[in-house]
Amino acid sequence: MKTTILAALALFASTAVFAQAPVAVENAWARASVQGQSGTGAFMRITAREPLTLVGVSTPVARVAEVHEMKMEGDVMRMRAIPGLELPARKAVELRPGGYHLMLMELRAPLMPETRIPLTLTFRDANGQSRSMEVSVPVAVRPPAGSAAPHKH
Ligand SMILES: [Cu+2]
Repeated sequence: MKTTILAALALFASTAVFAQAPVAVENAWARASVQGQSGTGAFMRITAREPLTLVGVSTPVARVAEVHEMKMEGDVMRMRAIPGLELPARKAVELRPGGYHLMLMELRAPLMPETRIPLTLTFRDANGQSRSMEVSVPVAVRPPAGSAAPHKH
């Protein structure tokens, strides 16, 4: 019945709006790892729909996952965990090699190219509420076309 289909579509549409993702994620990828390698990085471009702070990441493929930044300390580039990454509304924030990234440590198994891993991103909004979103991230040896180039020094 036509009316039934329309009703179903309307219901689906309202559910989709209600469940709208807090951010848009583009060009996500995780760097492949080899046997014996304990950690790797995941990268993406995140655009929040409203001001949010990325406060955490988790994934079943790693025992530890953190939001990291790279920073020059004197002459040495170091990375460290940060408690949160500010995501201004409608402004793309790049996580890329040499910059902010998601650090996956104590990997349970090597990340194989041509597979995908689930990452759960946790955000805090302006009211202090947490929101999570799962993204499926392709594993690759090098950045996909269209993603930001690594920072060169
Ligand atoms: Cu790192």
